[in-house]
Amino acid sequence: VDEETYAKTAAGSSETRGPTIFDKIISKEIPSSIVYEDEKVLAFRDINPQAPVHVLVIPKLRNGLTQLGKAETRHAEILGHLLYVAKLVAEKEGITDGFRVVINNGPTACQSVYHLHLHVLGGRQMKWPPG
Ligand code: D5M
Repeated sequence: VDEETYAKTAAGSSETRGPTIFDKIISKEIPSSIVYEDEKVLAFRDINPQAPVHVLVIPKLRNGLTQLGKAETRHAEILGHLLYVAKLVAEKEGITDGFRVVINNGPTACQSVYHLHLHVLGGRQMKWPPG
């Protein structure tokens, strides 16, 4: 990324950031186990599954949202689509009897990849409260 992009990233803009590993998954530079794909989003299996079914749903937008906490009004459509695709993934994976959708936002919530993503978890009895 160029200097301007770095500056904006440092300022915490939701518009620009350095590339993450998810960009390489979107471009298929690195392999993933894809569960669902359309022109706006990609869903693939988490490399470190926390349940028998653990799928990540991400927007394909380049330089898109790093985290939910930086969403603006204009992101409402893609946010809605991500949630709808989480439901499609649950159906596809046969976990409609019970599944959980999680977004970790920021360091205190243990977000590790700064490209917005939904976790879709299921296939076992979930506990509450979560850790
Ligand atoms: O979740 C980030 C998630 O991303 C975490 O559960 C591991 C997963 N991850 C990281 N690298 C990969 C690759 N290469 N394939 C699949 N899944 C991956 P967070 O909410 O940020 O903690």
